[in-house]
Amino acid sequence: MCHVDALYIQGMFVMNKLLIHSFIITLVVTMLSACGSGGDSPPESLPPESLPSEPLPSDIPQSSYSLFMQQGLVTITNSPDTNFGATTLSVWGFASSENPLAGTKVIPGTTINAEIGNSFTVSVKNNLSATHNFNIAKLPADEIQPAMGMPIAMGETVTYTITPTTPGIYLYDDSLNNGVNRSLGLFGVMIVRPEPIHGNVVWEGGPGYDKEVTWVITDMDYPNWNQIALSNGADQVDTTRYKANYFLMNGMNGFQAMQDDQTTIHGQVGETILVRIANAGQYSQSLHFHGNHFQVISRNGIQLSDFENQDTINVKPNETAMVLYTIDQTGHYPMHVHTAQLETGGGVYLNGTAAMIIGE
Ligand SMILES: [Cu+2]
Repeated sequence: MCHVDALYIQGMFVMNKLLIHSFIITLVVTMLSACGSGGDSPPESLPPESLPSEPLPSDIPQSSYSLFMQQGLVTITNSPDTNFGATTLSVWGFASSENPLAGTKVIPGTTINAEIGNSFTVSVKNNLSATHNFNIAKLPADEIQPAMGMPIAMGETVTYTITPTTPGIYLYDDSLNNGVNRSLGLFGVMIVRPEPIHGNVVWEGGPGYDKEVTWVITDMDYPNWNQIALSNGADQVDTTRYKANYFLMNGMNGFQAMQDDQTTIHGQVGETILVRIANAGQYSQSLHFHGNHFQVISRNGIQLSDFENQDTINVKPNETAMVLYTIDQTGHYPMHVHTAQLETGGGVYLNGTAAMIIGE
C-alpha cells in the first residue's frame, strides 16, 4: 500500500469516523486501483481475477458428512493501513477432520451441501470437554432422525440422517448454554439446492442465477465469553453481559474477506449472483451493498413471491436471508455494515464485517 494513500485513509478516519461510505470507497479505490497504476509500489495483493462458473467440488452434495466439535483458531491479520490488529482467537468449531492442523479454519463449520429429496448422514463427534448438541434451525423435525438437540457427551458421536425438502440456507449450531456455544464458533450452514434437472434456480420454478456466494457472519465478546468459556466452562459465562469486540465474515476479518474469492461477489456485467446470508452472532447486522440494488427473495427459509428491491438488508441473530445481486456495471464496490463498531476487530477499523463486489 502506498504511504501517501495510507496516510490519506488515516486522515479521513480521524476527521470523521462516521463518513463510512466515503471512507470505504476511498479505501477500496485506494487498495485496488490507485496503488496499482503509477503508484510507488505494486499492491500487496490483488483482487480475485475469476471465479469458477462450474459448481465447486465442495458444493457437490455428499452422502455423508463428519463434523468434529473441537477447539480451533481464527487468525486475524493486520490492517494493511495501520499494521495493527493481528491476533489469534481461540474458538470452538465444527471441523471437517479430527485434529486439524494448527491454523485450520473451523469457523464457520464445514458447509453441508444437500439436494432436496436425497437422504444423507451427518455424524457429529464431540471432542470438547463438556456436553454439546447439534441443531439445524428451521429444519422441520420430520426431515431429520434422530431428534435434534439431544445431548452429545464428551467423546460421543451421534449420526443423523437428513432428508431435506425445502431449498435454501440453514444455520446449524450447538444451542446449549444460552448461545455461548454458538458464539464461540459452534455453527455452520447447510445449503439445500433443488435437483440439478431444474438448472441454476434457487428453487423449482423460482428465480435463476449464474453464481453464488455464502456469507456467514458472527460476532464475539472475546474477553467476557470466549476466554471465560475456554478456561472455566461455557456455563460460567455471565450471559447478561455481552459487548462484542470481533466481527467476522466467513471466519475472516474485513481485509481478509475482501481478498477472499469465495466471499467476493464477482462476475460479468449482466450476471446475477445469489448471496446466501446467515447470522450466527448475537448482534443484528445491516449489510449494505454498493454498486447496485439487490432483490430479497427469501428470509428465514420463507420464499418470498414479491421481491423487495433494497441496498441494505438487516439480518438478525440466528436468521438467514437470500438475495439476488445483478452486476450492472464494472468496477470495485464494497459491502459493509451500517454500524461503525461492527466494522472493527479488536478496536481496529475495517477488521470487521466487509466483502468486495467486482463487476467486469
Ligand atoms: Cu455503504
